[in-house]
Amino acid sequence: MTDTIRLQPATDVSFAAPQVDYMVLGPQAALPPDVLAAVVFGDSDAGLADTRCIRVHLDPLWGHGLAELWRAAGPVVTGRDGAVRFAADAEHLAGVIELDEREHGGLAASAERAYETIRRFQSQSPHPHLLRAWNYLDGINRGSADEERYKQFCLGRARGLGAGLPLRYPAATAVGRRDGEPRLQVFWLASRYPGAPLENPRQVSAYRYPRRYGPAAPSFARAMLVSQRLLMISGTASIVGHASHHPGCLTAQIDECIANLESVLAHANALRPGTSHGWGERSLFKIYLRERDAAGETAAHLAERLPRGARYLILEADICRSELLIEIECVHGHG
Ligand code: 3EB
Repeated sequence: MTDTIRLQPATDVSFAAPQVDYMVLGPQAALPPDVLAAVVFGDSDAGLADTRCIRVHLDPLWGHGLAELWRAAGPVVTGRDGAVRFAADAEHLAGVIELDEREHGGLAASAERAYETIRRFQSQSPHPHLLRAWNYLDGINRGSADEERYKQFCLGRARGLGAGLPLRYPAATAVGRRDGEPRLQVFWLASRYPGAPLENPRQVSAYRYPRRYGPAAPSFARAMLVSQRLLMISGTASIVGHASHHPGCLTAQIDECIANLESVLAHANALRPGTSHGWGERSLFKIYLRERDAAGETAAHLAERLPRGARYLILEADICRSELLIEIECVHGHG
C-alpha cells in the first residue's frame, strides 16, 4: 500500500532550489560564503573550523577527499539555538544537532530529544518544512531483537516527532558509523515551502512496516520532491515489499537498490510531466557499503548500471538490517 500524493501548490512554483555538489576541499580551505552546509567524510581536516561543516566518521572507499556541498541561492545567515546550529538563505535551511548518548539516557532517549528539538526549532522557523534528514550513529546493529540500536533509534525518533502525520515525514538516511563514539548526529534540510513526499510502489511505506521490524516503524518518506528540479531519494536498500532480498549477494542487492531508485524516480516524474528526467550529471549518489573490500566490485558494477556522468561516493558503513550489504541515496537535480 502506498499513499496517493498530489503535488502541493508550492511545489509547482519555481523557486531556487539549493544546489548540491561533490567537491574536493583543501585542508585549509575556507568555505565559500554561499555554502549552507559542507559534509566531510572520514578523518579529513577540510573545512573543520567553519560552523557550516559537518564531519561524519565514515571512511570514503571511493571518491576520497570529496565533500558534499550545499550551495545557497542567496546570502547565508548562520546561527545557533541551544543544541542546534544552522545556516539558511531566504528559502532553505541546513541544521545540525549532535548529542552524546551518555548525557541523554541512551540512544532512544537521545533520538527522542534530537527530534523533539528539531520539531520545536522548525515550528518556530521561517523554514518550517522538514524535507530531508540524515542520521548517523555508532554500532547500528548492536543489541538483539527490540534492543537493537537501529530499532531503539526508530523508537526515539518516532516519539520525538510526536504523533506527526506520516505525510509530514522527511526523506531520510540512517546508517551506522564504526567509530565507537556514543554520539547521535542528525542533520537536515528544511524549507520555507513544503515539498511533496513520495513513496515507492515496490516497497511498503517504512512507516507501515509490520511489528517484527521493531517497536516503532521508521518515520521517513521514500523521497522528497523539493521542487520541479530537485528530487531527494532516501537511503534505498534491497527491500521489496517490506522484506530484505538477496541476503549474502552484493551484486543482486545493488541491482535491487537500483530498481528501487528507478521506481521512485519514475513515480516522481509522473508528477512532473513534460520532460524526462533520467539520471545524469546532476545525479549524485551516495553509497553506504558494509564490506570495505567490496568497494572495487561495487564501483565496477555501478559503472555498468548507472549512466555515464552519474557521480558517486562510496562510504564504509553499517546498514540498519544486518543482512543488508548496501544502501544507496540520491540527490537528483536537473536543469
Ligand atoms: C529501509 O528501507 C532501509 O530509518 O531513516 C533507509 C532510509 C532505511 C532511511 C531511516 C532507514 C532509514 O527500511 C533502511
